[in-house]
Amino acid sequence: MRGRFITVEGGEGAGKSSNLDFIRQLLEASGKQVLFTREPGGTELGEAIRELLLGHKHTGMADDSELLLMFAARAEHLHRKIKPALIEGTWVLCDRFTDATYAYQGAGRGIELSRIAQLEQWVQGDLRPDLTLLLDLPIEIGLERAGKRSAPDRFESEALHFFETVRSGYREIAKQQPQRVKVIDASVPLPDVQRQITAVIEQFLA
Ligand code: Z5A
Repeated sequence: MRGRFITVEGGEGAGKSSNLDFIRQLLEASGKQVLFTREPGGTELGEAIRELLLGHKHTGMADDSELLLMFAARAEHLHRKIKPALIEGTWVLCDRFTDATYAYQGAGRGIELSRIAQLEQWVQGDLRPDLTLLLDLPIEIGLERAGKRSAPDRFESEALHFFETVRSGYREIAKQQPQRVKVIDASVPLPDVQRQITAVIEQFLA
């Protein structure tokens, strides 16, 4: 049987990294073989593109270049890693995917969503995540959490307004696709976040 494709999304400091291993353990405890990966990245070429996208060397790159690089990395990722794993029955757990493109390049940068949808169809065909966990929290809390870590990357250096629109973009997707996208209140302490995640995963597995 084909594996399932689960993605985790959220704004800055939402706690994706803090919760991904927890999700992997929940899935493995139920007997699933899990491939953990991330976007942009996940392959040698994808990680090289990630460096171009997140580093400060190309500050000011055109919005369309940013969008196309995201999808170039994604095409490679799907071809080399995600599709082969799903076909052999492995479950794929991915740190960000195309919802991030709608939120960051669409809502954040202002690229028309219909153009992103065309690229999505071209690169992915009919493949969409089976389940997405959206870790949602007020921008100020996320940025404060993220600020306690390493130096900001090119995205983390954006202004507050950018992150507000990214959050709205994500919440709009969740509103449009409530069956697939489950919103987790990520503003509460980690054990409470993980209780919500466990409920969603258990329901999905059932
Ligand atoms: N991007 C895009 O624009 N378009 C696309 O299509 C794709 C991506 C796929 C890289 O993402 C960038 O690429 C991203 C969007 C763009 N922009 N940025 N920035 P990334 O996922 O690699 O980077 P990130 O969003 O900055 O994620 P992160 O750095 O890994 O943050 P996080 O995983 O969400 O948070 P965390 O590291 O788990 O937690 C942050 C801190 O908060 C840490 O100290 C934790 O201990 C703490 N924390 C976590 N949860 C809690 C709770 N519940 N309470 C208290 N403290 C907590």
